[in-house]
Amino acid sequence: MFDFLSNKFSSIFSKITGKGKLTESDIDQVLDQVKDALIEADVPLALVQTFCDDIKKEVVGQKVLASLKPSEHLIKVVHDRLKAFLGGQDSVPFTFQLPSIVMVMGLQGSGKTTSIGKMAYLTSSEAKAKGKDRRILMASVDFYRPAAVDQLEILCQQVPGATFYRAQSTDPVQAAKEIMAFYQKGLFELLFLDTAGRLHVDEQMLDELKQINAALKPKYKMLVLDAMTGQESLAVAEQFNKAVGFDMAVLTKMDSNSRAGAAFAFRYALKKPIVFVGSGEKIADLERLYPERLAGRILGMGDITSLIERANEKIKQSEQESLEKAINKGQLSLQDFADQLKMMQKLGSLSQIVKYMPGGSNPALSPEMIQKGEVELKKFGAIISSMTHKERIMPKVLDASRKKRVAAGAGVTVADINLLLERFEQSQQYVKLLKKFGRFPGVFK
Ligand SMILES: Nc1nc2c(ncn2[C@@H]2O[C@H](COP(=O)(O)OP(=O)(O)OP(=O)(O)O)[C@@H](O)[C@H]2O)c(=O)[nH]1
Ligand SMILES: [Mg+2]
Repeated sequence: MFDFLSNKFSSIFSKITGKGKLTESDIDQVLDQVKDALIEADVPLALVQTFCDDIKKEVVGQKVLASLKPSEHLIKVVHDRLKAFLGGQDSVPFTFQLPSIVMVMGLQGSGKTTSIGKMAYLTSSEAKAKGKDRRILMASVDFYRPAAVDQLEILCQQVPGATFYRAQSTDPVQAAKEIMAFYQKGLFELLFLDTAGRLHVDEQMLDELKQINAALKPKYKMLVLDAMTGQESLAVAEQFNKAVGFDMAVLTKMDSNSRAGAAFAFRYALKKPIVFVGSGEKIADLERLYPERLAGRILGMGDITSLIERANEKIKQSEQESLEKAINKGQLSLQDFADQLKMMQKLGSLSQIVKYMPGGSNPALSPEMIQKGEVELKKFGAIISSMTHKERIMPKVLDASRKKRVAAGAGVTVADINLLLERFEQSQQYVKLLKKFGRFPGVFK
């Protein structure tokens, strides 16, 4: 899976790893090769352009961290952009909420029926591993292809504990209603509904899907896309989205020698997650898609994860160091204060942080107080970012008229600004104390 890109990228980056210096022409050369690789992988040209332009901007504009080699820095930037293209941070593994109806749609032969078998199998196996049984119902409203319903029935036999239901009616919308009644009466937890596909998107198919959607109101509408279709699948996805709407996609046949361009393009253009990837014809051949891990795999470097971790560690360290410097000087500018706020926000919301602190469940800290604190923090962040550089370094220059302007910019009142300055003054006192009596270990960690 993604072997094509992975091979390309590792050969591009192996040429520059270890290089002490990277000139702008080195960077251009690398980006040209990245561009070629992506175009060859069937990523639409406009997206390739955006992708590479963003990288260039980031690499050229950013100060390279002293502790990171320029080549490492470039790889990290490419990795981060790749991750963002594929959907961002790895989140909790996707599982279906229960109870739910899952309506599966897609063109003919894209892999709808097979993917339903796979998703049901995965859901049932994961529950079994936890000692639970899932009440899964599988049914089809595909009456266009003679053997379509039988195909699902055969697949269902391979899913431990799943039930198959054959509707009496052969009118898709009627059948769908009948299936839903059976699902509700049988107290099932999940219904996978297979629908008919066509060779091309056509009005009749979309109309039928719209009616089924209106009758069943499925919690999940999944679009199945064949990775081998390439860029064409983007247009298909857009048509389905406009007419029926969908929440997420399954990308099938990633085991084929498809070049994965569709996966990139899809996620970026439609901003909907690809939750599963089909990697073979067998019922167990289904994987979840994790953007971060996938980005690492595409870059094809065994040590990429540790490299990224190291880079992030360094970034944290340099943030920490600048704060320490300010403390040692015995002064803190509003800029430092803003950085501190940002660091806190990175840690999570105040209510989350409080949970991890000793005495975090302290009744003295009421939820209202925590909420008030969070609102204050957000306001402070907005105020500081509406200030000029000079105002941040020397808050004393903030006279009444400047305060009014900042308040308007941040969407707050002048009283909010005064509160911030008061809090800031208190923290200045605290920093002075720290300097006088030494650091309290871990205070700013
Ligand atoms: N190699 C591979 N083959 C797949 C994958 N998913 C589906 N297939 C194959 O693709 C073909 C079509 O799959 P189906 O599940 O029948 O597709 P469908 O969308 O239900 O097709 P219609 O019902 O005709 O619209 C079958 O031969 C599947 O075995 C996959 O991830 N990898
Ligand atoms: Mg089918």
